[in-house]
Amino acid sequence: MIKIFRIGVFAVYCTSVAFGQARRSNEDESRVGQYTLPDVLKCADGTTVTTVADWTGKRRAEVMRLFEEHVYGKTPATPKLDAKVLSERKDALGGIATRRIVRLKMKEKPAWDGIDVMIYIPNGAKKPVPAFVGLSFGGNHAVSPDIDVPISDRWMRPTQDDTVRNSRATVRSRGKESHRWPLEMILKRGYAVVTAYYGDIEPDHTLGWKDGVRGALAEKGADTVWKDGEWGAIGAWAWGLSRMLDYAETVDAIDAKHCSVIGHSRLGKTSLWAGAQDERFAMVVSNDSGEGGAAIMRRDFGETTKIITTVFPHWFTPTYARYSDKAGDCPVDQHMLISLMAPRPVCIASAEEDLWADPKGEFLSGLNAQPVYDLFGLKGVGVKHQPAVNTPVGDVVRYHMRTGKHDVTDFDWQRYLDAADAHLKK
Ligand code: GTR
Repeated sequence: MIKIFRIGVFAVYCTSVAFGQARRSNEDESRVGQYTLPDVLKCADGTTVTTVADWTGKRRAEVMRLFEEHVYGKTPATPKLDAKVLSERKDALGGIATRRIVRLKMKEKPAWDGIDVMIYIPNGAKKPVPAFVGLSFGGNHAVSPDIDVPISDRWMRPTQDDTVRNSRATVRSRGKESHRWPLEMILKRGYAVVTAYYGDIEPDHTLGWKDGVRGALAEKGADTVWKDGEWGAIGAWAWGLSRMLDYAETVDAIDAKHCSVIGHSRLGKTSLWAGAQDERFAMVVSNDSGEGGAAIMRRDFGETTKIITTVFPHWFTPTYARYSDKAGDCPVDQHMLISLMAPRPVCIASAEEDLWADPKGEFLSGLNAQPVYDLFGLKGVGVKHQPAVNTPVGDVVRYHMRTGKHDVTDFDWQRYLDAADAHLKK
């Protein structure tokens, strides 16, 4: 009996040590260590980019390939999606907007349930309006305060509260995410919103691909082993954002040439990868995206490559896990991802208490994208050091760190709306 008890205690101890090590992270700036960032302008053949033509005609494609190969995987070409309008309401949000819900599906792959896209367009606009295109964690019914938005019946991540039961959303999840989507504020500033639940594209767990678009398209079926260079879940979610933009292009009331892609946290990593791949996105917004997003991977601060690839291996291409504990060997770092947005505007946001996402590392990727913005003669963040809290900086590349925790707040949205006013409504 005593022996069994001892074995039990030992097992719990081992598990907690292993878990503790996997989560080990540094939050002390003095212990970050030395690192050298790869030179974004240096081509594979050893030459250095000095002109816009060299960048757009040569180096940009090389950097894209490196991110495909080493971090996110390559997005395959896919059949066009069909759109079916499920509902439309002209007096949504108390009358200020028209709301449409559309299901995007692939005729060739009926097993995949498709993406239910929810669109809000301000009523009374005199001309087409730019939209913010972004995914949610909890579904359209969690984003919207409108109580006639259907509750998602797809797989949901377990929560500590009663908003999810048996991996399905409960009625308690209505409006749960609406503080992150201040629809009224966005619409009143003259922008549309195009959103969908990220789990429609692929459920967020290691076997989620089986019920998502990656599984629907995989040739080998359920026993598929994802190979180096093949896309992960972030790639799939980013693909979904582009398909949402495809649909936005068909909506007369939306100015699809001036749409922004936006995302928070893992969905911020996703919006960056979507913005890099799809240059139709006229502005790119990363809210607290952290490791694998805007944060410099070579900085040993907060979440590390080892932690993220251990806890969320399905997000990336398998190759990325090779850089656990040796991020310095990776041929890219995240300033190169930000560089892929040039000459388009990009907003990078951090939160003061969100040390896990490495606010300084997020700032440094914006700062170190400057050589590429310089080629275009554009001002980036415009400062050399991370600005104080609640002091937004930058023009084409914008950065702010607000007070508070890992989240999306009205303060963040005001910054994004200001950036869109400055660059997309000219
Ligand atoms: C964390 C993860 C982060 C971030 C976050 C989120 O657990 O370590 O990289 O993506 O989740 O998406 O909420």
